[in-house]
Amino acid sequence: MSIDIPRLEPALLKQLQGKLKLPAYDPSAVGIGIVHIGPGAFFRAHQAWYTDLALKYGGDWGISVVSMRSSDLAKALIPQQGLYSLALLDNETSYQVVGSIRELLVAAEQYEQVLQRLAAPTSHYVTLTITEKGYCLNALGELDLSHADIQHDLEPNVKARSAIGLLIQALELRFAANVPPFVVVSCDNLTDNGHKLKNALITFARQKQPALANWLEQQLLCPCTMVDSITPATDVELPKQLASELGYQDSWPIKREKFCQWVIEDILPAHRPAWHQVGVTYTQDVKAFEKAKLRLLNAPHSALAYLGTLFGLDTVFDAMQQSALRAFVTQLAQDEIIGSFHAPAELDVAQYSQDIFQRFDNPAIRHLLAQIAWDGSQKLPMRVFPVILDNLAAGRSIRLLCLVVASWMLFIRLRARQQPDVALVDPLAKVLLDTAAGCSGEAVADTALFLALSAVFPPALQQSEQFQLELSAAYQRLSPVLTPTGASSASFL
Ligand code: CS2
Repeated sequence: MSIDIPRLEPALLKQLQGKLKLPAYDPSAVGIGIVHIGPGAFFRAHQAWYTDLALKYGGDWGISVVSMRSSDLAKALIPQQGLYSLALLDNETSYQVVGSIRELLVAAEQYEQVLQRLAAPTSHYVTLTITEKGYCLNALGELDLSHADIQHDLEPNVKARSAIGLLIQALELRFAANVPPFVVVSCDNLTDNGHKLKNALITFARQKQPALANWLEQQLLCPCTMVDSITPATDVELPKQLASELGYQDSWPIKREKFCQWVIEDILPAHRPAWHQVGVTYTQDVKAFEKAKLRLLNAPHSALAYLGTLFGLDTVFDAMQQSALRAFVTQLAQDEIIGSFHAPAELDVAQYSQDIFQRFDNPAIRHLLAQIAWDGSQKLPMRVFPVILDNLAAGRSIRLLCLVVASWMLFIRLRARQQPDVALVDPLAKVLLDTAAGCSGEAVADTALFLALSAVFPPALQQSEQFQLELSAAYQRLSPVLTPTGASSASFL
């Protein structure tokens, strides 16, 4: 990129006035009140954006972002003093500068500084986007005490590797100094995310110091949340577009769809960012919103990711243009998902589902199926298995849901074949590839091999005869996709 083009930084904001939306406050004058762990694209597109808007209404709610290991983001944004651009992809793309990130730390390199930041009485909130696997839970949704990172973090005087271990060390410092705990807000796609997080923290604390665990039981607030905005990974085109359209360099801009939603359980203390002024919804019943979103957005997303990949497609948009796949996810939502949960009173679920499919149909968004296919062993237990369990209990059909699970199993076998050309991205990659290596193509035997994975399937599914039968039937039906001629046709659906 030409060096004539100025870099995004506070001194440039004046020159950019009138060209794009800028922070409505002076970012350098804002103190830090929030620590965020796991600053991926979604955090920058979502929570950092809401907080940026809320800062217009005042308060020291700047964000200190903490990466556990990677220093890439710090390297990109420190020279820009935390500023970055967000592109909103709609019929026309609009841009804005987000100023809420006020500090960037890397735990692996600045451990003490991170702990001090978390322990500071001025750090009132900790938000998390550490993905499903970051919580180190077992198939029952409880902290997995045998997890290597958790075992490591339970040793005395270590630099924590897990976010759970890090948070407990910081909470220990606050407990010792008589500073109330910060509120911890999970912003990941986990069912009942706040409760699972609080339980995981207390379970960890109990292993270390029962008094700390009791204090957390009484004082720690972990609201459940529902977060939603489709955020494809940044590609090389976006910085070029900014340079040519707006005339500045940004080392790491972010893009997302225009739609954005954040629903938070209404248990936050009064001292909070003005999130309610900028579109955040507070409700007692987050569970209903969470279920609606996980089941009607994330489950069809995973269905498209695995089936679409098996049929040789690249993006959600491409998959939606295939009539068989579009018909499949539509029917999946209508017949097996919509009736599986109690919708929030204010939500027209059929319309909600249609609107989601319309969002999938956005030609401006190149959302890679490979990105959604990551970490299937962690995602299916949150977005698909609970629907199957509810349907089994109520005697509703699970036929299409089983096709989704079978497509994941066949996707693993496909990746096993392609190794090492296309890696399988999943914390259980090794065990999944070993399972695939043991598959013969015979549906009942292969299904049994996968179902034996206790880290993935909860006991209630492992023990359900109906699930075993329907899953192997679905697997049988989809299996031709792995044959040389099968991959081009979605006719097995
Ligand atoms: C997706 C989600 O990658 C995935 O698994 O299903 O990231 C999805 O795009 C977001 O939850 C939308 O809010």
